[in-house]
Amino acid sequence: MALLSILCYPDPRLHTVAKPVAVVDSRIKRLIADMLQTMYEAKGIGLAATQVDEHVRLIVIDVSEERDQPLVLVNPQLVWTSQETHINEEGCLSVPGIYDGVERFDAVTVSAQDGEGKSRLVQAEDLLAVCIQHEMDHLMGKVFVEYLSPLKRNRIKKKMLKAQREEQR
Ligand code: K1U
Ligand code: ZN
Repeated sequence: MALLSILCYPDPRLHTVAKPVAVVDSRIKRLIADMLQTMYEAKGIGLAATQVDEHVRLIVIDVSEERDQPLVLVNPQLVWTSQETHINEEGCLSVPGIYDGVERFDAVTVSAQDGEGKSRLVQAEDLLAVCIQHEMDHLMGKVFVEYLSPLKRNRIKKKMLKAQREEQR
């Protein structure tokens, strides 16, 4: 297993639209293992392949307290969304230190393949539903700050670029 580097906003590669995974082969299985290790090490509850500069439709999630219930979704597709929505506080490993409210469906059903390539249907609510929607946005090249006002987004962009310049010194 290996730790992967996470792209930081406003890296333009975060806006790449991911392609479907053709087959869950050994390369994809290694990527899944590396993404899980990277997500746990970064103390995140989710990670999309886009964030590690791999532009395939693959996400990993673990919203459990014990951090022992990994969920792997390959080629996820939303098949149902609740009518009800709520604004939830979100963070993002690609936008460290920034948290803000985003409106999301309260519950979703997703069809996907698991880490072995088997088809499955996942019914999600609460934090899991929010996390799935956040990660599926990444696969479409969308970062959560794009739901915020242009003023907030530009402030965040400047803050991130300043932090990245200071890190390089
Ligand atoms: O995609 C990512 O960058 C991971 C992201 C997932 C996420 C968190 C919160 C709401 C929606 C999606 C994170 O894991 S951010 C760090 C984190 O652990 C966290 C932040 C806020 C609330 C709960 C967890
Ligand atoms: Zn994110």
